[in-house]
Parts: sequence; structure tokens; C-alpha cells
Amino acid sequence: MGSVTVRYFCYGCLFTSATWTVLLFIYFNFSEVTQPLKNVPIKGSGPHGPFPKKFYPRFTRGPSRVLESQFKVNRIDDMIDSHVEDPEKGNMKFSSELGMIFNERDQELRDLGYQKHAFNMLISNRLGYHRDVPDTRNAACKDKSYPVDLPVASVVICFYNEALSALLRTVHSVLDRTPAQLLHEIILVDDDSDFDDLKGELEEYVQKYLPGKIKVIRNTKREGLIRGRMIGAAHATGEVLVFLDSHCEVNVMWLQPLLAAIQQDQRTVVCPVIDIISADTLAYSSSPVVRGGFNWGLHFKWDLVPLSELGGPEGATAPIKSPTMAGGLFAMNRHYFNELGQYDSGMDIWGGENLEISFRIWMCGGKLFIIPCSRVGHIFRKRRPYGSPEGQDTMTHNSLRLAHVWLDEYKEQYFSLRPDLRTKSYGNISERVELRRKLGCKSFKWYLDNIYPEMQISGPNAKPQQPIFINRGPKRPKVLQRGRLYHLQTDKCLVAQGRPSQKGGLVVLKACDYSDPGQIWIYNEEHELVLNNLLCLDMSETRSSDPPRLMKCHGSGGSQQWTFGVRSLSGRRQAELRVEPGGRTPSLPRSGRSQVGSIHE
Ligand code: UD2
Ligand code: MN
Repeated sequence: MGSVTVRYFCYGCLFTSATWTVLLFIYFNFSEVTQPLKNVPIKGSGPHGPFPKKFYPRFTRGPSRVLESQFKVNRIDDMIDSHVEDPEKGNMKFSSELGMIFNERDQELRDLGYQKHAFNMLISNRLGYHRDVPDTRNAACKDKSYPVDLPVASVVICFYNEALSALLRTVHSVLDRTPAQLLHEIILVDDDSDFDDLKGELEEYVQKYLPGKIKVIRNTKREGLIRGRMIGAAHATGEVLVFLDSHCEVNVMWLQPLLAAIQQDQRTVVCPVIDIISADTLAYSSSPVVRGGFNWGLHFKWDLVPLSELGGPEGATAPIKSPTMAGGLFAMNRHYFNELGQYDSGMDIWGGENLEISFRIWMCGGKLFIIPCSRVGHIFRKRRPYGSPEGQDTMTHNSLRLAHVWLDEYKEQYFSLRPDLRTKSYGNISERVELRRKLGCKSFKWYLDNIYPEMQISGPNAKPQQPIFINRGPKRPKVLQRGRLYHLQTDKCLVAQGRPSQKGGLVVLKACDYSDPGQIWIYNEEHELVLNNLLCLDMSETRSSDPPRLMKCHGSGGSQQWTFGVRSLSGRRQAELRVEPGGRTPSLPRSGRSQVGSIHE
């Protein structure tokens, strides 16, 4: 007995010391990373992850299935050993020391940076103009090779009041990671910035260290990024235009995949995957492969890539068809840019041009892709650190223009969200309307049906509703039978108690109404019973006393799996799906878990 007690005592000691070892290990390892950062409160890195929240895909939007790999986002700690170079200190390790405040000047610089640029300028300055970034491409991309005779690129970077260190790091990342023979030039368009260092100091730096390939163009008045890019493009002479924001860092082999896609088809416009550079730490991290969408407020958003777009023969390296682009980072054949009407020069300062060019590309015969093998980091700030010269809401002005030119009857969706804008003026759009006519562009309905069928449309333009399948790709299960569901004893029909499109609605037996298509059920190969081509008959598995209800089709069988011909407890067959004229009558499967026999009268 005594020896058993001693043995358990020893086990206890062992367990306790093992726990302490683990805790101490965690403490020391984490404290190495976090302690120096105590000086630098990390603002706003909320629980949603690295993109600003509004950029995150919504999970309630229909038939896309989430792949685990789509959400693998590398963390800052993973790349703690990426190198940075400091012009004064030589090659320095990327470390949390970068954010430390040693004196008042550091504090000032940091505060000023947040105020003027909405990111940590102290760290940006300390990083210097060159650094390696982690190669965030997937493994398959690393094995891919590209033709040697690719078209040459003019990189256009438009900037307004940018932090000089961020701008020059953008430029150097391009020079450092682009084969010289592919880089025709870099065009910097200063959009009439106010800061002194962006004038003399930049001029001097370019002359001294960057002679040759860099052109600096100075707008004499503030034009905004849209006309600014058009000015840059007008000065460009390379075959391909590549637009970048002024706070980016390109990754290894970023340009070749973009150029290769354009070489194959001149009417293809391509975007890199936009990696995240944290506004607070400047750490570079991988972002998930998502694609561009929008909402009826005409705001851009990221969507998950539907399964149907993944898994082709090119696998993880294949271009991903994208309904819209984020706007800042893309490549396009220069002649095609001009032919397609550049941008709408009536749009001011910021906003809306990304959706406008996306709709125009698709509707007027082009294509828009995200290229997973090309990655470029971008500093995502939590606010825009500048306004427009007279405080106008340029996003709204620009969105109105695009709605009136491109949205056809669907501009109603925008106006029903913003009724105040119905009568608001938006300037003259006749040139853009004429452009649309001249290019022979398709309708916005065509765009929605073919390029963005996932878009939800309510109100007057609502689509005839499709069954909503939560859990599977857009492929619909094969229909085995279509018709009314009769209760054999009463010869009544099983129908929705309320509207057949009402989620959670009950089903009841009623006299059959042969003029009502809302009483028609589909029985499909997944053994689902879908009413009115929309909702599935669902028998709660957790609350077995609950009557069956109409729910979104989840595609996982179980509570929505039904079988015919099985007798009820009383031994009598209770229900039958009678086929409508013209319907098919294959033999019905006999497996399945729920029984139609449990219909409530
Ligand atoms: C996103 C795009 C941005 C643009 C914008 C909508 C990305 C990564 N960024 O917002 O490129 O499409 O949506 O319009 O997709 N700039 C000027 N003049 C101005 C204002 C801005 O030259 O009057 C420059 C600015 O310095 C920057 C670029 O335009 O280099 C884009 O502006 P942003 O970074 O403020 O836009 P962002 O990233 O919030
Ligand atoms: Mn930006």
C-alpha cells in the first residue's frame, strides 16, 4: 500500500514538473517576441485576421465550399527571421526591435507616421529600402517555368503624400525582384503631394541612385489616382502596363506569371494575389487566395473561390476567374488599356474605378484573373489618411457614374440602398455611354448571369430562385423525379404552410392546386425533396418531436434524406410522389434515413 502511495506521489511530481517545463518553455519563447513590443501597442489587429474586416469573405453566400488551404494565413512569427537591410546599420535581422521607441524623436516619428500615413512610419524608415520578403507562393508555383520572350512592362506608381521610405521600398522591390530585361521602366506619378521630401529629396535620390529606368511625372494639380494613372499610362512605352500602389513590395517571380498570361491572350487582365503588409509592424505575410466580388452598395469585397473554379488540370497554379479586382495592383496590355477606354476621367480622387474597369473588362469581351503564382504585398491601413480637396465624397460620385453607365436596370439595387442618390447629379457621362456602345459591350444582366452568378439579387430584378445548397459546389444533383407529393389516404398534397420560399416554414396537407407551381417537389439523386426548386424538406435530428420543415439544402444527407415506398409503423404506405406529365420515372432508391411516411397531417 505504502509503495503504491509513493509511486503515485512520484507520478504527481513528474507530471507537475513536466507541466512547469512546458509553461516555462512557452513563457520564455513568447516573451522573446512580445517583450520588446510592449513599447509598441499594436493597434486594431482584431480577431478577424489580417485584412480589414470589410474585405473578408461572407460565409453565408451560397454554393462555395471552403477549402482548408484557402485559409492558411502565415503569421508574423513565421517570418520573424526574414531579413531587412538598413542603409546605416547594414543588414539587420527583422526583429521586434524595429518597433521600439528609444527616444522622443522615435515617438514623434511614429505618431506623425500614424497621423500622416496611417501606418507605422518609424518601422518603415528603419526597414530601409531593401528587404527580402518570405516567398509566399504555393509549392506548385515554385516548380513552374515561364517563356523567356515575355513582353516588357512599364510599372506605373501613382502617389499622393506617401511616406518616402514606403515609396522607395516599393520601387526597389521592383528593381530587386524583376529581371532587368522585362522591366522597361518605372513611372512615378506625383499627384501634387504636399510633403517636401517627396519633391527635392526624391528627385535627388532618383538622379543619384536610380538613373535610367525611373521617370518622375509631377501633376501640377491634384488629379486623384484615376486620372493620375491615366497620365502615367500616357507616358508609358512598354508593351504591358503594371499598376501598383505606392506602398507595396513585390515578391519573387511576381512579374513573369502576369506577363505570361497576357502574352497568351492580350485581352486578359491579371492581378497578383495581394499579400498583407501589416500597417503596425510592417511584417509581410501571406494572404489566402480569394477573388473579387462586390455588394449592391458598390463596395468591393473578397469572396471565397468557388470549388468549380479550383482543381483544374493546372491545379494550384491556375489563374482564377475574378468578377472584380481590388483595383490597385494589376497588369494589362497597354494597347488594350487604351482600346478599352482607360478609365473614366470624370471620376475623382479615389474609389469606384476598380468596379468600373472590372465590369468593362468582362462586359466588353475581356477577361479578369487572379494569378496565384504572382504575389505582391500591400500595406493595408485602417483608414485612408487623406481626403479630397473640397471634402467631396468621391466614392459616391464615382459609383454613381459607374451605376449610370454600366448597371442597366440593376442600378435600382444600388438606389434602393441609397435612395438619397436617385436625384444626385454625377456630371456628363455621354462619352462613357458612347464608349460602351462603340465597344459593343454586353448587358449587366449577362455579367451577373455568367460572371457573378453568386450575386444575390432581391427586389424587382430578383432571379428566379435556384435551390440553395449550402454544402456543395454549384453542381446540382441529378433530378430523379418531379411532381406533387400526395398523401395516399386523403389524396391531398404536401405543400408549404406559408410561402414555399420561407426558410424554416412548416409543411401541411392541403387540397392540391394544379395551377400552383409552388406545390411541385423534386426528388433528386441525393434523396432530397426540394420544394419549388428552392428549399429542402428537413427533419430535425436533434429534436425528433419537431415536425419537418423547409430548410436550406445542406447536401449532407441525414436530416434531408428521404425515401419512398417504405411502410409506416401502421404498415400502410402513406405518401407517393406522382409524376407530372413529361416528368421522368426512374425507379426510386430504397435507402435513406428519413421516411416520407412521417408527414404530419
Ligand atoms: C484600393 C486600391 C487602390 C484603389 C482604391 C479605389 C488596392 C491594394 N488598392 O484602395 O489602388 O483602386 O481601392 O480607388 O487594391 N493616390 C493618388 N492620388 C490621390 C489618392 C491616392 O495618387 O488623390 C495614390 C495613393 O498614394 C496610392 C494609390 O493612389 O498609391 C491608391 O490609393 P490608396 O492606397 O489610398 O488606396 P487603397 O489601397 O486604400
Ligand atoms: Mn493602397
